[in-house]
Amino acid sequence: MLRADVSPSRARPAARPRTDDLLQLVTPDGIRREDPVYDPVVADVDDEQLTGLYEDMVVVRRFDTEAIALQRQGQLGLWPPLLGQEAAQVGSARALRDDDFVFTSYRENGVAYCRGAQPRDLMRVWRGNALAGWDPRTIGMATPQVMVGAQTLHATGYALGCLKDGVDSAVVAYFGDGATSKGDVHEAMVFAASFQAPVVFFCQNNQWAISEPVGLQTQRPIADRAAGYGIPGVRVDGNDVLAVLAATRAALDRARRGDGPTLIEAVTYRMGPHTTSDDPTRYVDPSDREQWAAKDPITRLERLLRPSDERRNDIRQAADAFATAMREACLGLPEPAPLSVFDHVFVEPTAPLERQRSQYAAYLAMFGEA
Ligand SMILES: Cc1ncc(C[n+]2csc(CCOP(=O)(O)OP(=O)(O)O)c2C)c(N)n1
Ligand SMILES: [Mg+2]
Repeated sequence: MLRADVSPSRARPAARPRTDDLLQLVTPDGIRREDPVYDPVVADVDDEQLTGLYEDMVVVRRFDTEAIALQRQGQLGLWPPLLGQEAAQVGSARALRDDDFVFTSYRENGVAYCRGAQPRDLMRVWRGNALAGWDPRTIGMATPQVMVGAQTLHATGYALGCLKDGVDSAVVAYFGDGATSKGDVHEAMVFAASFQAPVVFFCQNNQWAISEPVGLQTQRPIADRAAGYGIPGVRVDGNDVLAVLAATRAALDRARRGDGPTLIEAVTYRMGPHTTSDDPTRYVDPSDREQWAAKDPITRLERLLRPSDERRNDIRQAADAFATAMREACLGLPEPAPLSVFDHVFVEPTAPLERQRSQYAAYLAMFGEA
């Protein structure tokens, strides 16, 4: 007898994001909503500062698009686009102080930009040119973690170090909805809650873990998991940069006060592919994408702020300048020696690694290369 196909992706539909309990300060139509709890947290954010956040998002979207073009032109090996997640990344990163530290996955290039990564820094790893794009100490951001969820443990460890040092710096751990199914993330939250570590767990729920919908990770909002750890959970509209700023500021303040971790779920949508190696047309329902396009983070701020044509033009030029600098930096990176890929894998090279190095050297020699 044939068994029914109960493969998980067929058995359960994608969870529809709940909207009733979402912290939102600016609607998709650009209307400012009052919120008695969070308005005081962003009372100092005037139109000029909001325009600054708008500019950040425009720049981030512009260089992200440029990076995809570079990959398509064979200049980058891979790129993980963040289209649609600009508000989640900019709003949270702009809540940070310079002495704070962030641990991210591969997708947080918008966070890196806000932390001060230079155009060249953003290109090096994805061109296969360096093991790290920047010095973590210089910009207060660890190099991106590709092992899903592992960075949350590093963040908790760093936050415990802040406690021991007696400083009031705080830490943000960025991770995705898929990462919430990893043991590392659970352990990081248990440990952080036990020791009241000054860490904010910032989950960008972009609805997908490659081709797996968030409904496979959880049937409840991710923020609800916080209760199990005994920490606050906040569900914020991840496409509303002001709400994200407010939620992250409040969580960072709490961490600095010694009141421990917070879990923030920023509800957003990955508008592009998982990476440039992915084809989302094979699994994304186009009508879902359309619905999320109507909640675009940049458009809603334009509707709220109505920047003049002149201002809009200045911002577009700044974005173009960053993207151009990034392209030029990318094309100008020196080619690394092929065998250097084996350097720095371990402090002491192992026998298998040495064997691979000599095999690869012999292979290259066939082409007459050193
Ligand atoms: C430990 C581990 N398992 C699997 C993978 C392969 N992988 C890379 S990204 C990814 C999905 C992650 O989804 P999510 O956490 O939602 O983050 P997003 O990519 O959506 O930002 C998987 C399974 C990996 N890199 N590391
Ligand atoms: Mg995801």
